[in-house]
Amino acid sequence: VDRRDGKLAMAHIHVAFIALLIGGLCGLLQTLVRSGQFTLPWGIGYYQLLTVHGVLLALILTTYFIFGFQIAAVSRTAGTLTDKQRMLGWIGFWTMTIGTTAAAVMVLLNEASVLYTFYAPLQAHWIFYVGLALVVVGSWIGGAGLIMKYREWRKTNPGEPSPLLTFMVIVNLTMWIICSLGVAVEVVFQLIPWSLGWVDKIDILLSRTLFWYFGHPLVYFWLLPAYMVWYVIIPKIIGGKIYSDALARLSFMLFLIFSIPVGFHHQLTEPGIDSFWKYLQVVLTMMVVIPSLLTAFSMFATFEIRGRQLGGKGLFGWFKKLPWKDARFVVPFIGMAAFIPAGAGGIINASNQMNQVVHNTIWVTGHFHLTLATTVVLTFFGAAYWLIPHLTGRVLTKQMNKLAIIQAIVWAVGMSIMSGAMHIAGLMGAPRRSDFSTYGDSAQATDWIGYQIAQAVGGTILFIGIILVLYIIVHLVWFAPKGETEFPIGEVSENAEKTPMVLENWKIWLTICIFLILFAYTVPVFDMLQNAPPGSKGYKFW
Ligand code: HAS
Repeated sequence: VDRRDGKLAMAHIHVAFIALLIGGLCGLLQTLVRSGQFTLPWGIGYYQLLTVHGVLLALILTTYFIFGFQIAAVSRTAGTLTDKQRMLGWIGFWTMTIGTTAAAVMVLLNEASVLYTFYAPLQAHWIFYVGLALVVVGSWIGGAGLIMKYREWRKTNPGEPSPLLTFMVIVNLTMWIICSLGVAVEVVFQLIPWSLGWVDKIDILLSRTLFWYFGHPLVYFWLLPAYMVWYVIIPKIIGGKIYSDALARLSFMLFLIFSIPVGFHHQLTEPGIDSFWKYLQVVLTMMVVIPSLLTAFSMFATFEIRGRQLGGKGLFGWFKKLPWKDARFVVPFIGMAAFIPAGAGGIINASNQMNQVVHNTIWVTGHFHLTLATTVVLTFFGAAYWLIPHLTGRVLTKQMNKLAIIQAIVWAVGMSIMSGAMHIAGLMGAPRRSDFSTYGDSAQATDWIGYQIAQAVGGTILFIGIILVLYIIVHLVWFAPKGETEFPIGEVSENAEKTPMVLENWKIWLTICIFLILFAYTVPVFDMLQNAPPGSKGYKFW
């Protein structure tokens, strides 16, 4: 990666890891408060803390790491960014960072304790919403630079499939732009006028619907960069080949078309949405599971083929041959393994009847600590161990490699305890997002309090994991020996079929994508507008 592009990528990565430090500390305090053994000092509110934790880790750590990674990925595979493209990257970075700072100040002042989902009826200071709007706009500007690079590449290489990693980045950005339009409408037309007092009521159902139109694809915006690492980088690290370029592209395009029209699976218990539309979106949710199953198949195939090449015999002999001492492989692998139960949990959530049991319980928190905070985050850590030294001209030492594997094991142990306890307590009805004082003395709470204490134990182990990873990152950025580190890019297996160009025909995929969105949302949103609560001036406003 060109040094100038590397600097831009590193600027994003720095912010991501600062967010990890502060957000992680809030996570530790979170579990301690819920255990009932600890009270927050200096008048800090439980929801204030929960908002800092959620916003910094789910929104800031992810978005910044993903942009840093994607900039490096495009520069590495489609070529160095032009000055104009890089300039857009910097404008995007500063716009996002000004927005993040504004939103963070409001949360710290307890003026925006509205949780990371920030939909109505919780209300924040208008500066918080403007800050978030700037983060989204900044991401569009930075994304535009990468899309320009992709278009330039295609123009100079007509009729050829683009480099796989660049293609994947563009799918992810396209999905992000389409879905973030929903949250932009919510923020600009509902939340900002309401928080400024221009209107005194807004339609809450509509606010939540616009949020979840964005909120579910958001989770795939986090997941797809992890899949980029699995499909393109891991095969090279293990010395193998990409199983199939076409399968990887198909799976990404399926994410593009199926990940947006599914937001209602977060609103299954909500009145005001006809059950037919909920049913339809649950069916589409099951469709978005398919590309993950394709990914699981492809990864198993990649591992087995390579393990057998190395002499692995019998049904599972190949498994032992994988590079179990290389952190660049082991750390993301632990993330992959976690995705098997995590994905199964997602399918439970999406199943209407079972959702009635788990919705709004701490089971859901357990689900996203496995998906996001284990699968995705461990893959990002694993990627950082080669990406950062590649960008800073350093190398990961043997000791740090070992420490990175230990870190991932600590993370897996802490998360198994914490997330396991969350899943079980959730099935007993323990609520998510509630301060201990609101239920601590209820009769039911005695059943699940042991699990809340287990969560605090797991959370403490995880915090040790955060200190370890930050130690490795600081070492990699400033203290590791100088040298060259590879940005690994896998080659496609010679046995794979040629990639059909239809997989890169944007007209077809975008048409299907827009059709499915309109199909799944037009009638229910029209219903919401028709039946908006009386006096809901927010709706009338727009
Ligand atoms: Fe989810 C709630 C459904 C995936 C994140 N989810 C959430 C929330 C978050 C989140 C943050 O339908 C909470 C939002 C809030 O605050 O209210 N989720 C799903 C489904 C999937 C899914 C069907 N979620 C994710 C991912 C996330 C994420 C990914 C973050 C990155 N989720 C839901 C639903 C709710 C929900 C409901 C709302 C619940 C409620 O009522 O509030 C699917 O995409 C999952 C498919 C995945 C698989 C797994 C495939 C396995 C693979 C690994 C292979 C392993 C290998 C290694 C090769 C089918 C690819 C070999 C290993 C060896 C050991 C040999």
